[in-house]
Amino acid sequence: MKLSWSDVTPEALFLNRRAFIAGLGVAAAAPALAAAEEPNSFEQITNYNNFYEFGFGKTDPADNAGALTTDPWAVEIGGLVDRPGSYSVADLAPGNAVEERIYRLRCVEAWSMVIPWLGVPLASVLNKVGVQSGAKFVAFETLYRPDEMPEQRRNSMDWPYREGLRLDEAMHPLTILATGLYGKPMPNQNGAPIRLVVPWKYGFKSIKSIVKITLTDRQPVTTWQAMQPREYGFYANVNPTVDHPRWSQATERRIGAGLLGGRQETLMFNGYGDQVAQLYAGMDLARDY
Ligand SMILES: Nc1nc2c(c(=O)[nH]1)N[C@H]1C(S)=C(S)[C@@H](COP(=O)(O)O)O[C@H]1N2
Ligand SMILES: [Mo]
Repeated sequence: MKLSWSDVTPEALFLNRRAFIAGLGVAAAAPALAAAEEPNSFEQITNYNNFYEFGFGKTDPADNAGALTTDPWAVEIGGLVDRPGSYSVADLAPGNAVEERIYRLRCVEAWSMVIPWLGVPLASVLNKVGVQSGAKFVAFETLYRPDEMPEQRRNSMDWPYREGLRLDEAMHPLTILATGLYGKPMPNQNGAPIRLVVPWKYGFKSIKSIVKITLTDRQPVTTWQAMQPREYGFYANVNPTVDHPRWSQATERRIGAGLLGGRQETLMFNGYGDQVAQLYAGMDLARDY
């Protein structure tokens, strides 16, 4: 089939790339504009991180996360599911199901990267455990292990780190549980051995080193919402028209673009609007931030 330009929707790119790489043994996807954007280097992706359990500096995770024991690892899945229990990473993301997804990551602090993740759709995991009809939200928790996570020995935040999604956001095909990047197992500083990636939301929603997933009928309380409700909402969709109370969200600094690279415009839903905007039809995106 020959594509004309009007056919080259993000979805067409997504399906094409997937079909193309599937022939090489790894199913891949490159939704939206990320297809045309150069991924950041492995060096950049693994040395400029937010993972506050290991400190608040951008190089603290690279310096301190090496001490984290990621094997064995268990993810407790419970709440409104048919098959609750303790699952291994291989149970949730078996090697033959892992795909590459090249996504932009836009931090609420107004910097961004392009990252080639490896992972599985979160939907595949939720279908495996069987979501019950009363479930409306998915809550996630990071490991609490102060012995290995130095910042958890201080009261700087209310540990463990918590996040949540509405069930339809969690089931959306762009939402993945990632187990690696650049074709390698997930580096500890990026959230080994398994972390969430929700590319149309600010980076803080993409919770790292997950040990607990709970299906619930109530909107979960998230770490940032609880700490700073005026600054961080539950939805946290990337939105250049809604500023953070302390800075503009209109533009972003692409890591590695260099001092002369300047800033680039931030895209609504981080550029994934064609795929996700319908999830928020009728909502006031300034209020329901
Ligand atoms: N458990 C946990 N998850 C977390 C964070 C954190 O501090 N702790 N930081 C978040 C923020 S603010 C961002 S921008 C992304 C950064 O992901 P990366 O370091 O892999 O680029 O992880 C998110 N997930
Ligand atoms: Mo972030």
